[in-house]
Amino acid sequence: MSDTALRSGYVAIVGRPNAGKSTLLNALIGQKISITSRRPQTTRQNILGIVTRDDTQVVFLDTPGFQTQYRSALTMAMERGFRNALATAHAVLWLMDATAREHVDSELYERLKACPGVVIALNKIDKISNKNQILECIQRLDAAYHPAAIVPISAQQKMQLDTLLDALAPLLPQQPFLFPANEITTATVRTLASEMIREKLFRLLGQELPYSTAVEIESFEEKPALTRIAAVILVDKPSQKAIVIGKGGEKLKEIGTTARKEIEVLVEGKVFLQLFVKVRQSWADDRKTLNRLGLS
Ligand SMILES: Nc1nc2c(ncn2[C@@H]2O[C@H](COP(=O)(O)OP(=O)(O)OP(=O)(O)O)[C@@H](O)[C@H]2O)c(=O)[nH]1
Ligand SMILES: [Mg+2]
Repeated sequence: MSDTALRSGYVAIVGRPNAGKSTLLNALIGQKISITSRRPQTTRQNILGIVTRDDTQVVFLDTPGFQTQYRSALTMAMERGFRNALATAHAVLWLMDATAREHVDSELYERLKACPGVVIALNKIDKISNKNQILECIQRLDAAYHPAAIVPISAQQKMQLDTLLDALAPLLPQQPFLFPANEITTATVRTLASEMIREKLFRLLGQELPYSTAVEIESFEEKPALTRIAAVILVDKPSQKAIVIGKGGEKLKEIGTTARKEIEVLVEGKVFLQLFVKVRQSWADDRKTLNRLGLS
């Protein structure tokens, strides 16, 4: 195939927290590279995932959910990540939760207005039995935003993902592939491992606690027989440290075991994972810490 027939470009996946952006990226890639949870604001940094299909390569950027409610050095870094993704993108995939009460979103639209091509994906349609409701929603969104396409999908059930790729492909420039065809992400195993630990914090800790935590990899030693990882879970206050550790260390053990099993799939081998919990007050407002976490 001659290079001129190829299309390739960046697509930013944007949307409100919890719309299913990371679930969609994983579904498109066919592997877990972005962490997900029932809680809003799970994703903190852009994660790049590459889908190569025939003569098209789509380089997706999963972004932190768009919100303007909370302010810290961390949320400002998340906002910068969101802006950078939009600046890089050749097209935007605006993901909406079809089950949400309101779909018209002027605040987010303001941020997307200048973007070259926008495709809206209406996600979680597996939860909607009344198909007319979906059609009405599509009509309203079409009238409000005139996007290049609107595709109802289910990221979780992997429904309509090919249709979505078909809608995005024409928006990408004709150019050679930006990445080798067999590459799926630029994220390092080290980053993916720390994210998997963080996902367990989001899934296994109650209430607001996950938002007060971060994960820092202290050492990462990959050998054919065993990968040794030592990681620190940062918390804001001593009282939170006790909750993360749990009675008799049970909670920390559960976090460690579930994370280790996933990291073993990732590295395709045995993993020895050591977790420590440290109090670092106001880490989410400490630029040095955010720098070390790759969040600045
Ligand atoms: N029923 C259903 N649930 C879904 C679907 N897609 C995602 N979810 C669920 O929605 C929740 C949020 O998914 P995420 O992928 O973490 O959402 P996100 O948009 O990346 O969220 P942030 O990173 O916090 O902005 C999770 O509990 C997912 O399992 C879908 O198609 N159907
Ligand atoms: Mg996410």
